[in-house]
Amino acid sequence: MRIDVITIFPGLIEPFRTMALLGAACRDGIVELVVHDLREFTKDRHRTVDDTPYGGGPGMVMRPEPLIEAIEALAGPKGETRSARVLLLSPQGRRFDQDWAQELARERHLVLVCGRYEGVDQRVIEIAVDEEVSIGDYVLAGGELPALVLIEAVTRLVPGVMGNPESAEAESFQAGMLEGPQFTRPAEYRGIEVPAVLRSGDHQAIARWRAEEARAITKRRRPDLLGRRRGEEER
Ligand code: JEB
Repeated sequence: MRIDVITIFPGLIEPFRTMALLGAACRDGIVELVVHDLREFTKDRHRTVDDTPYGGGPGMVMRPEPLIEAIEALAGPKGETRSARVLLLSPQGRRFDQDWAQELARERHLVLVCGRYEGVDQRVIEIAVDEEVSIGDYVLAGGELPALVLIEAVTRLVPGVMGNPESAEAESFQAGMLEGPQFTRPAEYRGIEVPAVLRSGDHQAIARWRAEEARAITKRRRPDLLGRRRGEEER
């Protein structure tokens, strides 16, 4: 999978190329993450990426020309023949979730567009963007952190990225549920013991205990998730 990121702050994205999971995937050639400085697509002496909003109001809006030229240079023109999927991170976007992450993990090429200021000129969306994505209902100052969230959620699902195939399987089994409590050594710490079943060596009993703990915490904290699970019968 190739992921291009268009941003005026390449320094916010760059460090993640070398970090644990993604860094290994990049070195193994499974994921290629390329960061592009939007200012490289400007033509004026001051490399201007923003301008004042028509109709007035606070702040600045991102100019359409550099953004559209950057997107088209990386993904080609919008339409049937475009093989990349161009996503704009935006508060107006459709909410990102695990189902969408799974879908994007099957793509060959993503182009992520990060805005700043008050957002981008609407013609960027009309002319060059395929979909608008929001990572949640809170206000951030730009699209870079949302892009990183999307990259991490998507790339860990790309086959070969997650080092341990067993945990990928366990996770798909648990899909759509919260996980129960986890423990590591020591067996007792400050008077709190690790549940005996986890130390019993009885793998069937452990699986049953974990399934019940997952069900209980999901019902307690996120009952909305229990109602939405697919591919499973009612309990
Ligand atoms: C993404 C962005 C801004 C109104 C408010 C703030 C570009 N879940 C999310 N919250 N905020 C963003 C987002 C996503 N995805 C987000 C891109 C931009 C916020 N801003 C600031 C613009 N309009 C500018």
